[in-house]
Amino acid sequence: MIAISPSVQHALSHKLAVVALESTIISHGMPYPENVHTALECERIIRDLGAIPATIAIMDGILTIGLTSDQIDTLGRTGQEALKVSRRDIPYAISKKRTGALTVAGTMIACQMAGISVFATGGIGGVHRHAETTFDISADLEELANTNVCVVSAGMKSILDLPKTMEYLETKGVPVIGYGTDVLPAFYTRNSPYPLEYRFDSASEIARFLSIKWKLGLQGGVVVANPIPEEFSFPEEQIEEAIQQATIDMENFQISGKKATPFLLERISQLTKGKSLQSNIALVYSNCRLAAQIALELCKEDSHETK
Ligand code: PSU
Ligand code: MN
Repeated sequence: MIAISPSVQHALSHKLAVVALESTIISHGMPYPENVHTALECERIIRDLGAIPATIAIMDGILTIGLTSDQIDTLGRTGQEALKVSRRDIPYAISKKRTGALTVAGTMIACQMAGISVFATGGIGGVHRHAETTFDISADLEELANTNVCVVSAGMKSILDLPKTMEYLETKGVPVIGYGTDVLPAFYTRNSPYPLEYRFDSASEIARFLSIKWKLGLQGGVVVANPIPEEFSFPEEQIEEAIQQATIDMENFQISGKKATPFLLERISQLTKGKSLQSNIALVYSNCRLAAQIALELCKEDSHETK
């Protein structure tokens, strides 16, 4: 049911730094061929920094940890025809021998199975706007509550209700770390009105935090929120306008459930005439860099301990 690529297997057995990469961003988050180009470039960035990338997806019913370039290309071409796989969908995709891209929650589960502690993505799921009536809360949050993986993201898109998402994470004991920031970054924008309790300015400090949390047996994930690089940051009003329009369209089209997030992402990209895509790509690269640095530092932490 599970296949780990030789390079990832080698890295894991020699306790080298590994960074997991999500695949829903490839199939459902970006159009072809930008998605494939971005996914391959993410792997290159991580390798150049001295860590091993592991893009994870379900390929014809096999949970594959470390896709080949050809498999990344296949998934990119499959696009939204691929299943979007979160915790509940994993046994379905495997039993039906389907190809499925993993969400943040799905990728965290695969990481835990393989023994990978650091994972880079774009944005995490959260509590949707109007969740008080729709009950739409991403399974990513529950996974963060339970699974010991550090997720490096650019914060959450404000397609979500950010204060409710932060409250949920607090209730579940999930730390949210600002990397070089005192406020929650909101994906397309470096800032939001919401302050963060923890700020760290280096990957080594973050690695130390992770090591302490997990050594103490405090179960669960950590969100590292890395603001989008300045030159790709959107003016807040401009993106807010697109988000509000996309949310209205979603309600008009009566789109809900697992289709909600992909619909919103695509609609925002249309409404910003593709500008949001360039920002999305830039922030993912930046998250890959930080995740690789954290993974390398975490290896150092762990080797100190065994001495
Ligand atoms: N948010 C983004 N980009 C994404 C996603 C969320 O800004 O690509 C994807 C991730 O895979 C995330 C999933 O785990 O959507 C959350 O979907 P849902 O809200 O259905 O749980
Ligand atoms: Mn949902």
